[in-house]
Amino acid sequence: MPDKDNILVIGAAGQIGTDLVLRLRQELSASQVIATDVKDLPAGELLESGPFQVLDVLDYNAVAKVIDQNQITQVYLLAALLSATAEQNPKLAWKLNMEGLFNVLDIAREKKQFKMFWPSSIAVFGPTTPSNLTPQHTVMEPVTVYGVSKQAGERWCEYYNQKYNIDVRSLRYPGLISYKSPPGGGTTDYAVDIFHKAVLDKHYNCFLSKDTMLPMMYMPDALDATLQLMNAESSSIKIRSSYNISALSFTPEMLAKEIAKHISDFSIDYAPDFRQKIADSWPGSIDDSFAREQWGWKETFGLSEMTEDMIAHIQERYALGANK
Ligand code: AKB
Repeated sequence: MPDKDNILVIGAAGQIGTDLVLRLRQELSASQVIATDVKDLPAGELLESGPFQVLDVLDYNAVAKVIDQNQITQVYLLAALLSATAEQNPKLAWKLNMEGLFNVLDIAREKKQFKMFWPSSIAVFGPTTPSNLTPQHTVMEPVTVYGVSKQAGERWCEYYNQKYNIDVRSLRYPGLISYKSPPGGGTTDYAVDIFHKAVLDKHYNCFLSKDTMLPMMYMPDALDATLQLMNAESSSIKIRSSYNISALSFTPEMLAKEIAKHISDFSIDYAPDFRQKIADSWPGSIDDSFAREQWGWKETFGLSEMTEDMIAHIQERYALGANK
């Protein structure tokens, strides 16, 4: 085992990957963090800040080779189709989300040299789950292909941990809000898109109804949670399926009111589409006491702090000439 960590991020160009790679490169050295994605990256901070390689997670041999050649000690497997996109192409979503996970779990089993992070989601829950402060262990009957793939993935992660001693760690992310990458096909993405439209057009057409309560988290908190989990002693990680994790819950109307405190002429319309049904099947808030008790999780950003920070960063991006 090498005496320093070498990290591989698969699916680095997505919402989590874009922020995670930059944060890992700040904390370690840039050369220790290899970013990969199925497509070439556009010019920008991610490409310029450290090593990048095109890599398809469905190509077992190619993934195994990158892991070998770079003596990888940690893999973050982020490549996936999110809820809304997955509903448009269920077979592709199942293939990418499941085969990608199996490839990395099987390479971990074969090589025994790295620990891995795999993101799950609140999408593992369904309409029969208690929706207020959803417990860690509860009824799980997801109704989206994305949720089904995440629930199955959780069971496989736990299975590989119990049966083959694979050090796999996972979080059930709520909707994530960030300014570095554009929304990527999720149902909670309205809470990202709304900031761009508020800054550019002072108006947003929301695809969810005004009272749709969903659990959410600002990206800096999501990165803290992820790194805290990955850096925790293996013995303190008692849950090897995936941890409930939460920070805040709000509706589109609550978020719009908060944005209007900064952009006074901001307005919003509601025109729910197929994503409403997906959102209605998910919890409104999450009980994450196991994460808090077992490895010390605690969020920093509330709704007002998150809103203020998002608006400041998005205004700055467009002032600096970012593409609209
Ligand atoms: C989505 O909306 O699909 C994701 C998620 C909650 O996992 N952001």
